Amino acid sequence: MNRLIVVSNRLPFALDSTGEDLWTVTPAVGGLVSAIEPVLRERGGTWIGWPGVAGEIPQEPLAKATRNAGYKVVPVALSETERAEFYYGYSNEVIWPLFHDLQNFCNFEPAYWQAYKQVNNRYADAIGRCAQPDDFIWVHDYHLMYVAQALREQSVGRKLSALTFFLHIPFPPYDIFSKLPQQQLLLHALLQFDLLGFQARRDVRNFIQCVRRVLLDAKILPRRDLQLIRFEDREIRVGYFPIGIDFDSFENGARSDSVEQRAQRLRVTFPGCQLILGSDRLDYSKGIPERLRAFRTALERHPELRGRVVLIQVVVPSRVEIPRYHEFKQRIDRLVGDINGRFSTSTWLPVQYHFRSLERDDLLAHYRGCDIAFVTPLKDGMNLVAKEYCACRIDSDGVLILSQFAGAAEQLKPGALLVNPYDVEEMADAILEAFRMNQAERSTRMKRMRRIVRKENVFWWVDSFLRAGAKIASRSLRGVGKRRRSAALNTFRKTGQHQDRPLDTKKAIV
Ligand code: GDG
Repeated sequence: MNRLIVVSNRLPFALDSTGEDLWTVTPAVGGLVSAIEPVLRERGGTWIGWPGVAGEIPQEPLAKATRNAGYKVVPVALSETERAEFYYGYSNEVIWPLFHDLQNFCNFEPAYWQAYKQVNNRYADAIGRCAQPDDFIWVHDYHLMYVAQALREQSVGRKLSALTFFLHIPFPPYDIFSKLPQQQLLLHALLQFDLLGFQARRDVRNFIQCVRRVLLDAKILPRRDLQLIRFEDREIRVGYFPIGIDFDSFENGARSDSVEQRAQRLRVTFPGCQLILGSDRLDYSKGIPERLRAFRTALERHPELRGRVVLIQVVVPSRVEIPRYHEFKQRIDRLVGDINGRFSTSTWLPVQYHFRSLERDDLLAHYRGCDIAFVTPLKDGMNLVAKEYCACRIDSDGVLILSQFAGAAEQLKPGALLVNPYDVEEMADAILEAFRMNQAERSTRMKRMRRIVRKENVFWWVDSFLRAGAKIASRSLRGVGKRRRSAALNTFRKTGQHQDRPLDTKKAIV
């Protein structure tokens, strides 16, 4: 069976120095890690990424942290300057805003592109050092779009049978993408992969449109499942693979006594009120100010909501080193102050605002205990919060108000109330509709969404991607021995669901 090499900006844990020779290991949480780690653990392989410390990587703590992982961990070192220009710079001041259609937020500083290429080259070197021709390489996300180009320039890159990529964020339409000074170079680099996976149909459409407009030599051959692009004597497959969540782990978590008690406590804190939940990383793409304005408009336009609804807005600190994120937080603080100042009474505070990350059980209790989830990103690759909310509604109750620009809208539209996050009046009316929705309709809608989220879960996502990649690898091996071809087709094995994690889920000192 071929080896799987996963490459992502971060490793599935972070090392942090707490004093001389004392290091803590904090496991990363989230969909990507919980989906991919079981696969690597089951069949072995390698994870390449940055361990979260700038400068030299401490070898001994790293070895201790990963000795029971069941797969090999290859760290990539980044200096402070590279971190600033590659991660905060090109990745998060150019690609992130542009790909979320927010071109005014971009800082097209030319030095950032050089740093991006340099760091992508470093990741390619790490792959080159450990990859063999039959290995299945799976690169993740917008930080590493140049890796295949860098690898193809090395001799090992030309021999690899499956060089694949998944983009977790949206791909923008041509009118927006064309603002990027490196538009041609970046598309050319992406076409050095053999398989390109996107979250949603709209992203595939946008990507194909950009290739058609920017790379005139590329031939696009529409197909029913994976699109085919012929470019420079190679064939590239392009498809959408909507990422899912570990449904069972959310559902079982929501059933636990601890979550039930916390949800109950939450409910009794706000008697007679419907609870509306917003929970996001601090990010301008998540539409938090627009959501707060919509809530304010709802209170202005629909007096029946006053004293009867509470918006619980959780904002998880993120990328606070970037000045724009800091200004953005101040905007949120002001809006919360304005709403509470205008509408609160001696017994009712309309917005409960938390600027911190909730513990997992608390988050699940909020999903379980809130009547309405208000998920309104301006644009989002997928949005896992929407799916996690559905998975935790074990009573098949609750209303999801969802932005039409979240990738999740393509799957959840049969049950969600879809809104345009730029239209605060429409969102305000959706709050009223959700508030008034009868039990039967809430339940029918929630059941529809739960069916989809349960079926198209994170393991289904990994399997579909690896299966598509394995087919490509086997095609590229036509003419070589039968054994190598069937090994490629076996690259995926149904991943199933594994709860025991090799890296302890708690912080550890090594
Ligand atoms: C990127 C793409 C795509 C939220 N509040 C708390 C908390 N969370 C967790 C949720 C969820 C995660 O954060 C957020 O995931 P999203 O999908 O919403 O957003 P991004 O971080 O922007 O992720 C996105 C995703 O990649 C996967 O491909 O869906 O479109 O932008 O898992 O549970 N976690 C804790 N406390 C909180 O208060 N512990």
